[in-house]
Amino acid sequence: SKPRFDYDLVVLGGGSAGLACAKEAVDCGARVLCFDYVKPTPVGTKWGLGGTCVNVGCIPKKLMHQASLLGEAVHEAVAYGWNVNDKNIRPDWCKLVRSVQNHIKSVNWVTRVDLRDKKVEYVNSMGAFVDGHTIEYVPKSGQAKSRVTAKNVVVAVGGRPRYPSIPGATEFGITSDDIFSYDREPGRTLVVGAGYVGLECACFLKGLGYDPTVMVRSIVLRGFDRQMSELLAAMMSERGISFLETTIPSSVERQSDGRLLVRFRNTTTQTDGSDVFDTVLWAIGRRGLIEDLNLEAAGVKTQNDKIVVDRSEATNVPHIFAVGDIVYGRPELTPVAILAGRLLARRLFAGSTQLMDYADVATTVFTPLEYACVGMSEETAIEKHGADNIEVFHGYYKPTEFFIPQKSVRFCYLKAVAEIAGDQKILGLHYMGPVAGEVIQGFAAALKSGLTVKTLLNTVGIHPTTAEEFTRLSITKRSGRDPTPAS
Ligand code: FAD
Ligand code: NA7
Repeated sequence: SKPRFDYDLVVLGGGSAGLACAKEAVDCGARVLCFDYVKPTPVGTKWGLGGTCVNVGCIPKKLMHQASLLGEAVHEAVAYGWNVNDKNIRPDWCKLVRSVQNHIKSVNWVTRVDLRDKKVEYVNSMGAFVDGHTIEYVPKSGQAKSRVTAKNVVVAVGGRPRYPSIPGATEFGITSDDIFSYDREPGRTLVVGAGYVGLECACFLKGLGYDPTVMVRSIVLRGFDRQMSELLAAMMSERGISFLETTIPSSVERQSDGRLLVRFRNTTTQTDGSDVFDTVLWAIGRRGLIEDLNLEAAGVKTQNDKIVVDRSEATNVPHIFAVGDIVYGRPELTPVAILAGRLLARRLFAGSTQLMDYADVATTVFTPLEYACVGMSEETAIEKHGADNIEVFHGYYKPTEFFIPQKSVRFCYLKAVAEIAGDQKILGLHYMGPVAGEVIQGFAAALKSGLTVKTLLNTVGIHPTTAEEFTRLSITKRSGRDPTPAS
């Protein structure tokens, strides 16, 4: 007999979460349709299949970060004996953008082929609810609207950068959605917002030779460990990145010479100021993309611009689920989105009961010295366990490879936040230095397996690495001893 619904599952959004969920559901034998559509940015930037991570997030960000690190490495190479003749080495921005975009196009293509191979039906359109089981869409521009029905719907529409509501914001400003395909040199850039996206953009721009200024409304890296965040900001200042502290923008105007006049207000001193930039980049956070979904028709509950779900990713409507950045109160990270999407598909179509565990998700801020962490910040540990019940081990260290080019080691620092009693179970690890993500990833698995200080100190290090510093932590904050190494 004809099934009641066209599909077992319709997925709205072909980003990290949606694609992982759709592919896994097909593997579990479900009939799946996935919609993905990208609305252009105010300045007209658009991109292909795969969502934020591939097109305007993690991937292009990491490539620009690498480009910026290479600039630094070229200068270090001289100290290591390389003959680098041209001391005024400058990057070719347009060539970098082309290389980055070519890589993205190849990933878009591989993603498309993968969907075809896995037999996931894909429609390049915006989907919206007509009712809880019916999705409406325009197949191709100009064509009449079509409808499909689904037993289950997964909303994985992600988010997009916010713009401040001040004059000139959308007209003259750009966001991370535009910078990775920007067709001219950004020049002197104002980065508004001090979340990790803002700091990372400012750092790769600095590394590429532009002159970024970061406008900070309150504190840098809200939500991260305070000591590490302040250390990171100090590291950026040492590299010549300027900060406008406790400042909010009030307007952006284009001058007759084409440059942008930004007016702003320092909320501490209550004084107004202005400055001229070539580019203004808003990095003030992201909003969930619920506006085109017509969620009211399905009766799905929202909070601000996100969707509220329970531990099984279900919304208040039992057959409608949400995963990824669109979910209220969850970490906005690609691996989180992927695993949550995959586990949901297994629960829906393979009888699994395994829930996504959102605890102890490791993350990295890709600044020139990177900062990576897993588990609790020192503040959270104190709040949860009490200051008397935690021990913080810490230390500065000197990466071997920093000596020859005489790179600053002032901000190479790490700490382990642990319970004070017994074997001292580790609650959080924080590391600032080279390749932080690579260092912390393995420790994240250890932490999830109940890592203790005792185990850590009984682990033999790999010499000479920076990660081995975690096996040598001996100084506690409580001892008051100097955490700087002698040599
Ligand atoms: P998305 O990837 O945003 O996918 C949603 C898709 O749905 C989009 O293509 C959207 O256009 C489409 N869509 C929206 N509405 C509809 C509709 N009605 N119908 C059809 N399609 C629709 N994470 C990390 O883990 N590491 C990093 O280093 C990292 N760096 C980042 C750097 C930047 C600059 C940014 C912005 C983000 C970064 N992230 C990083 C976060 C990561 O990109 C996101 O967490 C991840 O992409 C979320 O995946 P998602 O599937 O929820 O949403
Ligand atoms: P975040 O982490 O939400 O940070 C936003 C930053 O922008 C933060 O420093 C805010 O300051 C600041 N902000 C917010 N609104 C304004 C206005 N109106 N004016 C000036 N400054 C403002 O966003 P990100 O973009 O870095 O990252 C968001 C997620 O996207 C992230 O989790 C990634 O997964 C991808 P505040 O601390 O609120 O004072």
